[in-house]
Formats: sequence, structure tokens, C-alpha cells
Amino acid sequence: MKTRGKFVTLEGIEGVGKSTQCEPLAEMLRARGIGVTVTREPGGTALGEAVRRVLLDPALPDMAPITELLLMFSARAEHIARVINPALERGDWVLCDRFTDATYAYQGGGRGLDINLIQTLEALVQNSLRPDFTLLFDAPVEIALSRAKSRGASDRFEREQVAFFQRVQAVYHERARHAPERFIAIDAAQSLSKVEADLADWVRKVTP
Ligand code: Z5A
Repeated sequence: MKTRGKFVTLEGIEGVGKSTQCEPLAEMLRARGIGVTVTREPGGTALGEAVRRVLLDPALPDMAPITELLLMFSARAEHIARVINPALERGDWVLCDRFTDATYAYQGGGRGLDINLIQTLEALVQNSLRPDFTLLFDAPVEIALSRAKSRGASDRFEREQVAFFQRVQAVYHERARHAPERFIAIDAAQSLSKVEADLADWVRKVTP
């Protein structure tokens, strides 16, 4: 029987460089003989990508926070059933650009929804699935937002104010403090090559 793969999530506020580092990180793992599935949330399946388009659509600015939360978990249910669990079962490591820590940070911290509600949906949708490792890309909000803004048109989340992202970041920091065995802090304010070097160090530590 194949050994179950590891579930690795990449988290942080927008613009910190998670998406940029997903493929280089996957290549580092593949170079060590590990099968890797790279995916993202919201998204990762046909249904999830359709839900993502709705969630990011700047033409829907007034979506109720509870609707946003339920859409995140609907996309996640499909993602877990069709992509994440099958990949882990065949022994792949799954690199997922955002997962449920983002829900605690954005819908809990950013939108102010009750944490108990998020915990209930997490248990319902994920059963026992939790990330083995979470790489938390961390940079001052101003740096991250200026990187994100340099890309042009903003989606529904990117239109939020600085205070929203400060609340989001505070929840990420709090969650990292409470689960130091799972979270790995990556200084995302550094140059791309330094971030990559830190990821390479981490890969050496956690792989055979
Ligand atoms: N969301 C949620 O609310 N609840 C949930 O449960 C989940 C998600 C799962 C997804 O949109 C949105 O969904 C997200 C939270 C919400 N919205 N926000 N904000 P997305 O996938 O489009 O957004 P994102 O995940 O934040 O992606 P992003 O904005 O692209 O950020 P990133 O992936 O961290 O950054 P990047 O694209 O890799 O880099 C940004 C720019 O900086 C780019 O031009 C890079 O070339 C540059 N960059 C990257 N690293 C560096 C360094 N080290 N130095 C200099 N420049 C750099």
C-alpha cells in the first residue's frame, strides 16, 4: 500500500508571493523523487473554478458574508473529494495555494463571521483532513498590497481597504502562534531568490 502523501498549504495575505512560489516549490519536491499535485482555492476543479469566478467578481460587491463562506466550503467539498484526497491517497504531496486557514483569516477576521460557524463547516466538509504543513508567507501589508496592485485590475477582495487585510493578517499570526508544529513562517518581504532559498531549506528538512 502507498504511503499517504503530505498536505501542504500556502497562506498569507494577497500579494505576498504564494502563487509565484508554488511551481518552484513543486520542482524542489519532484527533484527529491516526490510526486506533487499543485492546486488552489477557491478552485482546483471545474466546479470550484466556476465558484471562484463568482467569488472574485467585482460586479458582485455586496455578497453577504455567509454566502461567501458557504461558497468557499462548497468549492472545498468538491476539491477534497475530486482532487485532494485522491492525490494524497496515491502518495502525492499536495501543494494547495490557500485552504481553510484563509477562511478563518478572511471570512472570520476580515468579514467578522463567527469562528464557531467556520469550525462547524470545517468538521462537516473536511472530516479529519487538515494540512500537515502550512507555509505562511509573511510581509508587511503595505508591501504585499503594492505588489498585488502593480498587476492592474482588482478583484472583489483586492478592493478591500488596508484595515481589512490587517485583520486578515492578525488572524494568520494568531493561528500560527497556536499551531507552531504545523506553521512555517516564510519572510516574504525578502527578494525572490531569498524566499526560494528558505523554501529549499525547508524541503531539505522535511523530505527523506
Ligand atoms: N479567499 C477567502 O476569502 N477565503 C478562503 O477560504 C479562500 C480564499 C480559500 C483568492 O484570490 C481570494 O480568495 C483571496 C482570498 C480569498 N483574495 N485575496 N486577497 P487570488 O487567488 O487571486 O488571491 P491570492 O491568493 O491573494 O493571490 P495573489 O493576490 O496573486 O497573491 P500571491 O499569490 O501571494 O502573490 P503572487 O501572485 O505570487 O505575487 C504578487 C506579485 O508580487 C507578482 O507580481 C510577483 O511577481 C511579485 N512578487 C512575488 N514575490 C516577490 C518577492 N519576493 N519580491 C518582489 N516581488 C515579488
